[in-house]
Amino acid sequence: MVNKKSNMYQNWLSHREIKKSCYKEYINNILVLNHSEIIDSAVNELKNAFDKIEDVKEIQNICEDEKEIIGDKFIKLYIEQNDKLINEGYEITYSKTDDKKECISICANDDNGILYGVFALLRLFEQNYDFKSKEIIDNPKKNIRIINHWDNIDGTVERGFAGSSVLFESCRNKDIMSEVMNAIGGIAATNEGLRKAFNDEYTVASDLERINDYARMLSSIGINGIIINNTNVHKEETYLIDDKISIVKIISEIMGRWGVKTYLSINFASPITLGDLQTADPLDSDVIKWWKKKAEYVYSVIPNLGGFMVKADSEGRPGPFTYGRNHADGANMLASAISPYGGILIWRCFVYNCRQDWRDHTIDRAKAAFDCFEPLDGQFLDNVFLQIKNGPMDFQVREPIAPLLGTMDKTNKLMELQITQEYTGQQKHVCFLVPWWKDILSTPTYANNIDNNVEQRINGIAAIVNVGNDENWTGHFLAQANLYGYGRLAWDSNISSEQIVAEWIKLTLGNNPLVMKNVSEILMNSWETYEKYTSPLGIGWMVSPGHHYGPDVDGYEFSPWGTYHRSDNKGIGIDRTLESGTGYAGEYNEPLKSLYNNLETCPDELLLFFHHVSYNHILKSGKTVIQHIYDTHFEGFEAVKEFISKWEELEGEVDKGIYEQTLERLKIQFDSARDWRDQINTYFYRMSGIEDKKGRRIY
Ligand code: GCV
Repeated sequence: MVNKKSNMYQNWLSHREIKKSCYKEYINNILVLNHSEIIDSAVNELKNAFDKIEDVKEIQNICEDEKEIIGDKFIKLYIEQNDKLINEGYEITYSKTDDKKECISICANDDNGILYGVFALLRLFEQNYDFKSKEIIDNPKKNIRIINHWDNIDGTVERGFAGSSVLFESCRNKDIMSEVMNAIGGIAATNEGLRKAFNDEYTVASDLERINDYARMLSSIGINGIIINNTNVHKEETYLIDDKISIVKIISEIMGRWGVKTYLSINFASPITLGDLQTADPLDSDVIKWWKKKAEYVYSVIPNLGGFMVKADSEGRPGPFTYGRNHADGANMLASAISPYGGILIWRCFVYNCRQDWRDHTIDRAKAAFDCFEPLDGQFLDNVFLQIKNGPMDFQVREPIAPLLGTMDKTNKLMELQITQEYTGQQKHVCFLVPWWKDILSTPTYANNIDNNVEQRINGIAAIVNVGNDENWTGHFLAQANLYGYGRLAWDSNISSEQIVAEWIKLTLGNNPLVMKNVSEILMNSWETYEKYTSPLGIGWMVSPGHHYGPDVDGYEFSPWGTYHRSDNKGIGIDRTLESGTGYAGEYNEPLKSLYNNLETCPDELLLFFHHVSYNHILKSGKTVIQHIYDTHFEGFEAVKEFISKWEELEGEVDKGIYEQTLERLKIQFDSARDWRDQINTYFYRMSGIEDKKGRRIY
């Protein structure tokens, strides 16, 4: 069990700045006009904050009547139908009562609104916000704001880089689980054999207090849904809708207190896996009955379950294709089963052929999701939400937006991001992803010939989380900022990256100017830096196969996964144009289609995603492709050196444990960035035979 008192466990909810806040006296008196489990959680959070004000010795006064207020400052929480607010929104106002008492009130239409209002209030207290100048009205821009766990019930986490699961554990092996997960970086979770070796009795993680702390963290940034298990549902997890449902119930009760709805990933072939039927054909009447009965059972145990998620016909998962049915047939059958209970069905669009022939240049993985789903627009039921990865491939450091986001007007869409750093340094490298996500959200789609961006096109947002059982939650302490930032953006994508960084540092590491400056510089430059020393100009991959950490330029080049760079001695890049390539560029609306299709207009950062060019091709920056590759790789590595110097200036300014652990990770990043620099530069130098204009050392 982790040490909850340690500084390493701390996060943006430690309320460390509250004692310095000019508003701290308000926390002495809380007037609560409505009651519910969720509002009790909000009040508890105010208690947590009060406990951090060491110089206040009194007992916090929580009352239901204004007459019981002691002193002249108080916080008031109340529910009232307020036209300026939508569900889950809140209003914070400063006022004076008739008897001159100062009041900061939080008003909302519902319980979650009160909870989010309290978290916002504390965040603002800790930043000494000026409440007197104007009221705050804050409504979420999206009403589905979900976290996905790729956790298996044996405690392993697929693509998890922060130890074992915070939600599940295997009784016998729990002690070694964390160690193994850290040593092999999430790959155990993808290997059936290794998982079997750990299997025994599965339970909910024994540290329920930690699950509660985690739920608080999610709620504090506005997350209102959690898919608790891996989208790859193996045999054991199939039982979560059967005799292992008590595990789900325990987690959902804890999450529910914090306004977070629990969802389950389910196995499309459950009727077969659980031994009841010989088919999972979505149009078979026995299958339809089976799911209806199953939904009735699941909702009788967990009435507030958010719904189900399905990954079908992808990477070995079963799905409707087996029965000659399409994805609307599959999704609708399940959606009908859960609709009487208000459940939603999240259906993933990550469908592609992972057994393709690398020799065949006409097959293009990037086209797969669009080809499968776009023709089905209008056929999905109202409670179906398609979950679409931000790009057409798989969470690379740079990709164009998924073309599906600019189409399917008659279908509900969620966009899926990846907080866990599978392809962006695995929480060994610092890589703050918020600037990248903002870029994605603000990309225009031109759907229906108007200038609408991704953010306006989606009904909600989901992301694969980076949290595990490591004491500091995210493996790399600075990776906490990605989780914090995801929640803040899911609530309101207009918040700037700079503001998110400033909030996170202040709330987590304290308001020390040097810490604020240096950590902010590191975080703000980290995504660009990572891109510089890894795969260039949007080409992606070049990672070691399987675990996806570190460089291996040809690792996937002759594989069946559809992830190639197609370099030879003359050039590099994938031709996805309409004229001579796979035609993928044609899946975008105009003017994006022409922008990407045309070599002259395609943005540099995506050039190799769309075009195969010679090494001497001149970029818009004025450099040749090969010189760009050399320059960015040298620069990226130098930037990591800078990160280390900036961090070293913070010795004695941040907690010792955090300082040392982060420094250790930065040094790992340094070694890895050097490997990336030298392997990429050397590979392309040997391939092209073109010298670096600056004569730097290439091997
Ligand atoms: C959970 C990638 C990852 C897989 C992941 C898959 C998905 O392929 O490498 O680990 O599976 O995406 O999103 O389903």
